[in-house]
Amino acid sequence: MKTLSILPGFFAFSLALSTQAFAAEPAAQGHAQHAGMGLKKELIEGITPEDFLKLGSKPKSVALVLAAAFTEANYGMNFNGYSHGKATYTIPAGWSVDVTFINPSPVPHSLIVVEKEMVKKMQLGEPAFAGASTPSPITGMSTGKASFSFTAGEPGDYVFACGFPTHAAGGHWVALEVSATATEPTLTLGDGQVLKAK
Ligand SMILES: [Cu+2]
Repeated sequence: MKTLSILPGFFAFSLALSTQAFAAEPAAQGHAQHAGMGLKKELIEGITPEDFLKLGSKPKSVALVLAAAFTEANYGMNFNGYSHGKATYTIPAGWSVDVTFINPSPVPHSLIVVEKEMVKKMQLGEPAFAGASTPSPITGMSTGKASFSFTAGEPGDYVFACGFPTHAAGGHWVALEVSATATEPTLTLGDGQVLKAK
């Protein structure tokens, strides 16, 4: 009967896990009602994975599009449909990065590059690279577009996160690896598909 004696412990553990998940998502409860509602869909219409990552007009530059609430995944707390780091941008160190942020939703979101360990914080700090943030990332922006540029400096593990309080902790982030060895920018999607910048 060893199995049976283990089971209650396992259930208690699962329960603790799910309670924790709910506790981390107070904002998400509101999003459950709002995801998909009041979306200005024309802001994201026609955007395909090819637009997520493109070579820029200058050498060693790349242009990215990151749209919040791109799908209803994670209550809209996603970029291009991905959350919890399930998409990874890899950018060679020293490249310049032009980012277009789009939020079709009336729920405020923002975009800021921070070091990966920051992602569990309720509130994120300063951007990891100069200029690597939409204006007022804590206040966020409802329904609109913003762009910013930065140079991918020191190699390391970073994230593109939403700076609106609690969102990053709730999974509103994708990964950014600034690589000392990569020779071209790529985007790895959750299913392992690797897109190259064209
Ligand atoms: Cu957000």
